[in-house]
Amino acid sequence: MSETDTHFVPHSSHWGSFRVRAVDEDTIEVRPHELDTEPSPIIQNAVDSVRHRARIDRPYVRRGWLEGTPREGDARRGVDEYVPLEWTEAERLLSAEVRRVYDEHGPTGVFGGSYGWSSAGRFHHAQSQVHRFLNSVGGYVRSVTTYSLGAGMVIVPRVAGDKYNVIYGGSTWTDLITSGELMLCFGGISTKNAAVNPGGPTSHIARQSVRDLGAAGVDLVNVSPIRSDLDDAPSQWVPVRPGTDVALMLGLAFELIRVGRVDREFLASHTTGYEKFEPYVLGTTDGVAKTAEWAAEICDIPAETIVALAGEIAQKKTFICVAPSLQRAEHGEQPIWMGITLAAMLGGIGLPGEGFGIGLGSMGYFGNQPNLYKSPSLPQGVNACDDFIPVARIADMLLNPGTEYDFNGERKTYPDIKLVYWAGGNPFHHHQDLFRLHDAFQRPDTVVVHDAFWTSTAKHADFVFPATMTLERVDIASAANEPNMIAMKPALAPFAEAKDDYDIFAALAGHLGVEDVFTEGRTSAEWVEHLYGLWRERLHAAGQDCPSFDEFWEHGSAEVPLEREPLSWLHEFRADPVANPLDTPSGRLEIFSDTIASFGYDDCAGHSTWMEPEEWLGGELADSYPLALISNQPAGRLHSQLDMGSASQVTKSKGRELLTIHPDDAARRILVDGDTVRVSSPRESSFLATVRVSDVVRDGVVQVATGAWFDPDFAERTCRHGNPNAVTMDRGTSKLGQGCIGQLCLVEVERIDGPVPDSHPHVPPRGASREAARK
Ligand SMILES: Nc1nc2c(c(=O)[nH]1)N[C@H]1C(S)=C(S)[C@@H](COP(=O)(O)OP(=O)(O)OC[C@H]3O[C@@H](n4cnc5c(=O)[nH]c(N)nc54)[C@H](O)[C@@H]3O)O[C@H]1N2
Ligand SMILES: Nc1nc2c(c(=O)[nH]1)N[C@H]1C(S)=C(S)[C@@H](COP(=O)(O)OP(=O)(O)OC[C@H]3O[C@@H](n4cnc5c(=O)[nH]c(N)nc54)[C@H](O)[C@@H]3O)O[C@H]1N2
Ligand SMILES: [Mo]
Repeated sequence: MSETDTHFVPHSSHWGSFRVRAVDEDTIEVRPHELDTEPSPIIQNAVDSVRHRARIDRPYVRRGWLEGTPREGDARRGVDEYVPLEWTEAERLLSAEVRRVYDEHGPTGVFGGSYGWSSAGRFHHAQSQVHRFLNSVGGYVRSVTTYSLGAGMVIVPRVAGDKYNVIYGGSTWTDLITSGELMLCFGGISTKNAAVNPGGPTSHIARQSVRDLGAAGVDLVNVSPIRSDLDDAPSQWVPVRPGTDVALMLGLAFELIRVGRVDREFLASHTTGYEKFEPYVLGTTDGVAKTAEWAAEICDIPAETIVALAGEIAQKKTFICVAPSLQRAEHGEQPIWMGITLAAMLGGIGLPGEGFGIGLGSMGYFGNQPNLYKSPSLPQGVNACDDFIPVARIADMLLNPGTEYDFNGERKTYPDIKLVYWAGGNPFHHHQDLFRLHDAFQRPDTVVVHDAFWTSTAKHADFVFPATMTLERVDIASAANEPNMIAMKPALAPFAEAKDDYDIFAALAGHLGVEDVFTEGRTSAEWVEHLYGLWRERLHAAGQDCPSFDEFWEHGSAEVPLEREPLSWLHEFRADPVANPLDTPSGRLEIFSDTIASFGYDDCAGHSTWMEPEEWLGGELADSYPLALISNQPAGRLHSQLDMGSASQVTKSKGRELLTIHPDDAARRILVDGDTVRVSSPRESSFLATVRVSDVVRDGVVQVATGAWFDPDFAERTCRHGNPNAVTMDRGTSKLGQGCIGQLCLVEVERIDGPVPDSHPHVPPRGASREAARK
């Protein structure tokens, strides 16, 4: 099963299953998988990437590290040259350094959070591999929550209990199509995002589901600064100012109270604290009534529209959906809490087609029926270290060891990190204010990165180890809420000297005397079969039939049992809140949370609150930076992955990411399609982009997708390629959630006249081979 195949073999990625064939030893051909009814064009990115010159061909060490230049404060990470190493020498050098750091500093000196999506296989999942390795050696400082839902993952358990129910169980497409009447979608239903499901989707049903909603006569309301965030079916567009949705929801809440359409019975039986919230809406506590006129001023939506919308949601069965993007912003906890509060005031929570949900259209799994059994996964072992950071506080941690900070009711202290180990993530794509991250990455003694490509993160590492791509190894793809598991068969031999992360870690574990703990005596092929076997046992224990591994492998896919019952968030709680309480202190939905109030935070009160962000169109900074930048997910790729591929490249122009700007804002700056612009921020940093003038964005708003590979000019503090994180803010959502606020910030845009620097993001650094790959 390890040999490559000249026929089309099944394979998978986070953006869909496909079939792949080796045309010759360096070239592949990809076609959609027959199980997929609406395949994503992103599958084509593999073709140009698999032998791209940005592949890492062998192990490298950074010259400055090798020469032992002062490691602390060494400002050469990110610009230094690299020295090729033989595998054995690389393993020897790194394992000695790992040993030194553990001996001198223990596991609190090692950061192994290693956030990132990696690739789709269940066994080779790089983050699981690095965690298992570091646990075998002695433990590590981990990270909690995600860049996706940092604020959401903290606020939801506090106010609604079990986050699984809210995040994965909001509602299903089927329920909404059958029973829904009106969907109020904050951030739209951007189905280009549903192309993706971590672990490997086998079908793409989101677009068709939205078309079906339209055909079923469900009213769709797209509350978003971008019209195309809901365009698979006709919808009403409410072009809200970025970052102001809470004010809009409060305006709606005021109207519901004014016209007497609040479901007070539901509030009395299923929630707690409404009596402390209503005076805030009415303005008795702070002297400001949150009327439609008040909201109109903040959101830049006419008061009549808000009044009319309140009338509609009061009349019809309403489902309120909040995209995760809204909580990747200052005070990101609030839109989720306020969305739950508004849905509770309407009283439909727990009924089919009504209530509240997060993220429909944002990811393949939302809206699908859940799996009955957990997907196969690699056990990560036990972490001997209990220290952690909220994931998006990485630069704060590296820059401020020993400093105290707040998180979710705890007072914590940043550890003093000496060794950073990253595999399967790209912080120089995903983190905010990348020039600050560049400074932070100078601090540790040693940075280790495994990747298949010379990403900007790899170019900030001391040790760079070449990982194989999924196309070069055997694995299983399986995602949440997906009806199939795919046998991922290799199409090509490993590139140059690349190795599987597993084999790299196994060799290092050997040098460190823990090989047996890490490998348990299995080869990677044996592990794949073993993990499948564990999944099969789960099914057998429940009396379900399941093919043997050999049958699965031969067939290329296996059916995954899904929940059959229609789901509706909290239907059991709704039916009997006493017998089925929520996992909150009161057992109910907490419209006021005594726990959160007891933390005494100045940026998160006891109930959801409108707080002015620092960077928004209504604030003072907008005088100098008058445009709100939205950096949302890219249509042509997953984050930064395979950016050199054709599906990603067609979304760019003149070698840079596209910046969409409204015709009025473009006219004011004398900009036309194809102009090169500098997008600058209050952080005295900027990125370059190519202009696209379009009224899909509201005025005052510009949009650029995330994920263009960071191509920094450190002297100019600019990214030549168009990575928005060159300018975003590196702060937590609040002391409660400490989530990432990458989605929104203020910028100014100006045309660059005269010579413009070229961007060459996908090239190896100095000292690394640029010849080995054929393309
Ligand atoms: N401004 C702004 N920034 C954002 C966001 C935003 O909305 N706005 N969104 C955020 C969100 S939601 C997320 S989830 C993050 C995503 O951030 P990441 O998950 O870090 O982004 P990816 O590009 O998926 O990075 C995965 C890396 O793993 C590598 N890789 C793939 N397979 C393997 C493997 O088998 N082994 C090894 N060793 N490496 C492998 C890939 O080449 C790639 O470099 O970005 C966040 N950043
Ligand atoms: N093709 C593709 N799909 C992806 C990904 C990818 O990289 N590529 N990444 C995946 C990941 S990791 C995640 S977490 C999800 C993220 O899913 P989301 O967070 O839903 O995705 P985004 O595209 O960042 O944002 C959706 C829309 O929210 C709108 N928006 C932004 N700010 C505001 C605001 O203040 N108010 C309102 N009302 N709307 C606002 C924007 O117009 C934006 O287009 O996407 C996943 N899907
Ligand atoms: Mo994400």
